[in-house]
Amino acid sequence: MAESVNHQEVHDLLVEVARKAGDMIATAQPHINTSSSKKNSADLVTETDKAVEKFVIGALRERYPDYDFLGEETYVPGKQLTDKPTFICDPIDGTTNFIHAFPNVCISLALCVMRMPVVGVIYNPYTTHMYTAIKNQGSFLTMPVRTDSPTSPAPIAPRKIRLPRKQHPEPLTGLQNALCAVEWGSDRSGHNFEVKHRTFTKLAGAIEEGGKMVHSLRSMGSAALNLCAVAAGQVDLYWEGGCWAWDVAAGWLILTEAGGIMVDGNPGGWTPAVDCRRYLAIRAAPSGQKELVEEFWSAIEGRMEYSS
Ligand code: LIP
Repeated sequence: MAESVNHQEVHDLLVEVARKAGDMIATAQPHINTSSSKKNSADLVTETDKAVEKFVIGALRERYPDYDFLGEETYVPGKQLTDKPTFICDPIDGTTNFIHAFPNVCISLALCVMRMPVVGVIYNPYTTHMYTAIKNQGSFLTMPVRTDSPTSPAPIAPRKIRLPRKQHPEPLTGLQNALCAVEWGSDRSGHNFEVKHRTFTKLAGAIEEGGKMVHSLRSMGSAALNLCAVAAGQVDLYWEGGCWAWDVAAGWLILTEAGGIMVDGNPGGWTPAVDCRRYLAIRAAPSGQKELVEEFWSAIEGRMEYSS
């Protein structure tokens, strides 16, 4: 079954579906008081999340009725990712941003085979940035750019850029020179919250205080777009525990096809599973990736614990 998947055809369908879903997202009018919460008041969902996922399921099942589907809004607790070709969908990644009209929002779509992503598509309908990757074929950002010049003004046109955006990324030289994407997530008490905020303090703190004095921490609210930012080389790393396979599956492939690496968000795991719920992503670099992973792991204040 795995060898019969036409990755290009799946890619083209996911791009088409992402654009149509993006129109649904961009034209919606979410309000804080019409959103509902799941686990707590920071774990939000809207009718648009559900409507988009319903549209995606219909569009994918029509073309690939035999493939499995794993989506955030239809997920049944305990359902495990299998070796079968499986579409993984986060209809709106960055739902909190969506509700607050903060434009760091996307739909994230992936096809996984043998539990690893082989096609990934992430689309931000507000910026119209489309991130795509096919296994062993590289990853790309298609974005609108002005094509005019002093002599020939012209409209905006889409341009497809290979990732990372710098053709020759700089070496990684340790946490003290790193811009780090992190997320609070929706757990705001308990063990995992304690590990996170102690680690954030360690990362940001001054060297003389025992800290790592990173350049800064960025919490942008979307795991998928965080992985795209690492793939593009715009942040050096992204660390999170508690998000899910649908948050990271597409971004994982976009990251690795751009030369980045994904390791476990807990120390010591060099080959994590897509649904392990603990992630540390490192940008492409000619040197320093392994050293940065080990330095970051040494800075984590404990081990995060999540059930899949
Ligand atoms: C979000 C993730 C983010 C995490 C949030 C939330 P959602 O996904 O992208 O990384 O910190 O808690 O899970 O819920 O917006 O699809």
